[in-house]
Amino acid sequence: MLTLYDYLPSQNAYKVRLLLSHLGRDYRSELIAIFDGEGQRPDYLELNPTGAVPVLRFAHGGVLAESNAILFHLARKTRYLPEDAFLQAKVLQWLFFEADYVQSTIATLRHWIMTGKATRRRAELVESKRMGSLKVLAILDREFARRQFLVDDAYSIADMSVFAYVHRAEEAKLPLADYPQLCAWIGRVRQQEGFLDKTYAYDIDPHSGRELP
Ligand SMILES: N[C@@H](CCC(=O)N[C@@H](CS)C(=O)NCC(=O)O)C(=O)O
Repeated sequence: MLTLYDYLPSQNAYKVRLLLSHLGRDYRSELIAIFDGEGQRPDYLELNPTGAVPVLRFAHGGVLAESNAILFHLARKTRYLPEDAFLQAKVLQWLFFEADYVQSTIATLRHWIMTGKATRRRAELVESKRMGSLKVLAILDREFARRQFLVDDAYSIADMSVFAYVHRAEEAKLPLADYPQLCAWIGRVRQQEGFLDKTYAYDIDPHSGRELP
């Protein structure tokens, strides 16, 4: 049985829940209270040196961290990762784009705004995250004017990864509706078999207003 170390408002963890849902795979969840310092416990740092979620433990005992690495491994030999080596590299291109451009902008802004931390940050810093987020939305809107999905016009883990934070952009007070091609792609993702609609706001955790340890 797979074990997912999870924190429910985390859209990095949602990516893994989404793929597991598409694959119809059973798993058990172990919730990590990241704002209470549970990610910094020595036993958890053994699983992931960064102390972050998600982490996936496999039945054979192997443990994998970093959401996009987990997606890549779970999707092997499924319809969600092309077999062709070049197309796999194109998938990696978008997984790295997500980790670099999306996590540092939309994901951070969503976290700060939903937990009230934005008011404790310098206005220039928040504005730079907002400008970076708008750039990401514009990049994706341009892409989806030309293609249905990110790689080879087939739904893949590249779409799942980018979808996780981008479709929650309004929670970061970003004007998602201004990007019609992007919104159309969000609609196409939602129509995929086994799609997982359930996401969580930070207010389910009374301690989410704390700074991460
Ligand atoms: N690059 C990592 C980012 C993971 C991450 O930042 N997770 C957040 C929740 S969304 C977390 O657990 N933060 C707690 C911490 O960093 O201590 C990934 O893609 O998995």
